[in-house]
Amino acid sequence: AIDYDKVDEHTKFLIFPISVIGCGKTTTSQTLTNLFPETWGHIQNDDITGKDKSQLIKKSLELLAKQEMKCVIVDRNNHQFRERKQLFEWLDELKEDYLAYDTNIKVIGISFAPYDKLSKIRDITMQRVIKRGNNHQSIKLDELGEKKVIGIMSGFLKRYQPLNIDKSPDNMFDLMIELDFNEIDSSLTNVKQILNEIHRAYPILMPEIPTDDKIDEAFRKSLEYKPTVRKIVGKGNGNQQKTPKLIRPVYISVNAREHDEIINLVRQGVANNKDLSQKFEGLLANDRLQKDFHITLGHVMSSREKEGKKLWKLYLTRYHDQITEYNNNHKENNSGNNQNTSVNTTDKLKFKLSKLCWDDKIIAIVVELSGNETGCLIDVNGDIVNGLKCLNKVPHITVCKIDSNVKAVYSNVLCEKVQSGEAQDENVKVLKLSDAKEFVGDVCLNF
Ligand code: DGI
Repeated sequence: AIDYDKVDEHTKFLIFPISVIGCGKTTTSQTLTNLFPETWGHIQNDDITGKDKSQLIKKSLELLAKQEMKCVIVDRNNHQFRERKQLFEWLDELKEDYLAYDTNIKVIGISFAPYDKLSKIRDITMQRVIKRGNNHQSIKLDELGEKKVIGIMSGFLKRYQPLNIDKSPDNMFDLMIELDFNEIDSSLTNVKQILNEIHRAYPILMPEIPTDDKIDEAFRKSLEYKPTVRKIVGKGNGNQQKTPKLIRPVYISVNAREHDEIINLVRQGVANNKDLSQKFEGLLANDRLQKDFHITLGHVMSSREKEGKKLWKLYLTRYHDQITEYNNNHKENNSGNNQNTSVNTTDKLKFKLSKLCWDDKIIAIVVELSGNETGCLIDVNGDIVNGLKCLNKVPHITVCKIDSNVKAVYSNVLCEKVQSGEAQDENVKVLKLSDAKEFVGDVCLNF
């Protein structure tokens, strides 16, 4: 079982602010990432210009998935409960697309705008934003005019739902940092409080607090920041395309390297049965055998069941880089999934042939996978890949579809019947194959 409360060196952190415009979220976030440039990241909602709003969390998780990354600040105002709830829902839904399913994530909240200081916040943030001028992705003073900018900011203040730690979604944070709001260099004071509280709660994330000099320097640098993205508020961004959906493999297989040798062993296996022997040669002569002999490790359909789902996600995580690369190479024409291409990975699997199962629809071979209880795949170093197992109850190779209308999944039915001893059926022939030879296959992603 996974202990989600445990915090150790593998734990990763996300920070969700609760704020209104101009309270210093970006300045504070930049200061923090200036202090920990390798291990802390920052994704700004203002840099996300497409229609898909969940890009905010997708980009954050993508960054957090990097090995060295420990903490990512998800920079958005989240001034309403609905927005905070949405972040937790997105996280729940998308986490496993980017990180291993057992990665423990802690969510830290930072409340920037105390409710009892709201009128002071109004005065100061309006002054600041006017002074900021055009240095923002969407709120550009020259274009919108002072009145409009004040209108946008007032809207946020009017709709603001401050932190309510006793109820959902605000009770879902693992740690909440409640900042005060002061006139002078409030972001510098904020950073110092954040550093102290994180150090106290999660020393593993921050074993030491940086010196005041370092903090001052990081703060000064962040005040000089100018955004590079331009965002048009209101109607969405016509020039920006919706991010295409990620194409994932339909099934993951092990493709046997030795096709002919497998044919030879089947031929030997049926040698004593004149009828089968003749039929087999006939099928072979008519080019009716499968072009590639593969063992299916997992199919997207098997990922619908609970146990299968976890394992399928583990596979997707393991081959995240290859899947991303495939998507990058197929950016232009990924409207449908009609490519039917397969991509080799560097993982391998060793197996032996066990039984030939033959009925009037299909010929399949039950195979025995090498490995142990932790897994069956072998990586480039020859080590067993932890946790990856075959999702099919009975691993097998489909050799031939005698009935050309039969679906490959029927092999599962036949092999499971044979393996459980239920195949008393006249029509099902089961023949022991020579298991002297160990075969090797390459793990392939089939899109
Ligand atoms: O909209 P936010 O991300 O919450 O706010 P921001 O970090 O963009 O800050 C708004 C403006 O205020 C920006 O021009 C930087 C400035 N600012 C932020 N924190 C401080 C600050 N200016 C001073 N003098 N002192 C601060 O602590």
